[in-house]
Amino acid sequence: MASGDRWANPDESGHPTGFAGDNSYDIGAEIMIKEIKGSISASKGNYAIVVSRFNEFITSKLLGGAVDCLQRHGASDEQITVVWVPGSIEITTAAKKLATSGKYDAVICLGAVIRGQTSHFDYVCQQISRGVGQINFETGVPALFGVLTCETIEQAIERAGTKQGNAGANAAVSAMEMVNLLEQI
Ligand code: INI
Repeated sequence: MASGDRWANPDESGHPTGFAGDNSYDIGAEIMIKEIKGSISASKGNYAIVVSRFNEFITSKLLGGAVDCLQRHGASDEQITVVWVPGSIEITTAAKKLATSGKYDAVICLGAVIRGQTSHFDYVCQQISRGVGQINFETGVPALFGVLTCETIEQAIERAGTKQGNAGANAAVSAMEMVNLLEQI
């Protein structure tokens, strides 16, 4: 069989034929692909969480989700630092300082922007998403975007520990994966 067929014809377990069972794929007679993945574990690493006080009834739930998730995956109290800022606009200022301090392996950014009757929402959302992206790019420290950008309060509630899960916990999972991934690259 040609090596390309291995990907089109997975074995019974869903792996491409030639799966070696150790995160590497035998795709031909000689070539082995090395695959690197970050585990979802907080047994190592220091995590900063920046959380906005604006819409605190939502953001406190995101914070609870993130802290709970890190702790359930092995983080001790000493590994977690929580920093409160006034609103989502201020998240990136604190997050960048934390990311460049050399003390943290990931910075989890949590906020809730909910559309009002003006275009304020759009400016706030744009600034935060660009700012968090830049922190990743400029510092190399993973900055996780756990900022809800919702049309309605109901949408925010759904993503803060009810129907649609908890965006804070999701950001924490991604933070652990990135910390453990970067350690191996
Ligand atoms: N901050 C938020 O975190 N969420 C919002 O929905 C919001 N709205 O809609 O205004 C908001 N505004 C405050 C902003 O983040 C700054 O704190 C403020 O403009 C001072 O710089």
